[in-house]
Amino acid sequence: MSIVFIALGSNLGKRSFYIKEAIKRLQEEGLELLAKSSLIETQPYGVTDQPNFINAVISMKTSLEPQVLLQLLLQIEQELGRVRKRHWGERTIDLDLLFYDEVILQEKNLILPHPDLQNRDFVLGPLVEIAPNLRHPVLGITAKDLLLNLKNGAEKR
Ligand code: PH2
Ligand code: MG
Ligand code: MG
Repeated sequence: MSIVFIALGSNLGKRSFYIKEAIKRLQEEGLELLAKSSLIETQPYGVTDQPNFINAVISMKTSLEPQVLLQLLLQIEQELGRVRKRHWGERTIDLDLLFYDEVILQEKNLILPHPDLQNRDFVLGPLVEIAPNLRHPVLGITAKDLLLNLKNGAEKR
């Protein structure tokens, strides 16, 4: 069994419903929910001319291999009405694999840990809520310290 962390985001339609429904569907597929952060409202990052998001992070236990889990996440996104119009654009639901145990992976369609998580307060905030001492296997820094680093960097800019 492996422990995975998944970031959830929605900024179209019934945002909180999509987040909760995605978690429910993952559980129905046999993944065990270990922890769930609060749902927080966040300003769009990257592409800023789009509605605010609801974001959350969960941890789950699973026997699915990374690529199989990724396909399940994409399938649930589709079932919940996700339509890809522009990169980083608005969506009913986005399910991103942040960590899969300590696995480090560089595949065309899947990079582990998620390559941009250290720059995203809407990921690190919820992550710190459920796993402050989780250590990033590449950066060697805990979630708590990644969030502190991000905040300090932002202040200096
Ligand atoms: N996801 C993105 C791009 N920008 N901004 C916020 N606040 N929340 C997100 O989930 C998000 C984003 C690409 O996946
Ligand atoms: Mg994303
Ligand atoms: Mg995604």
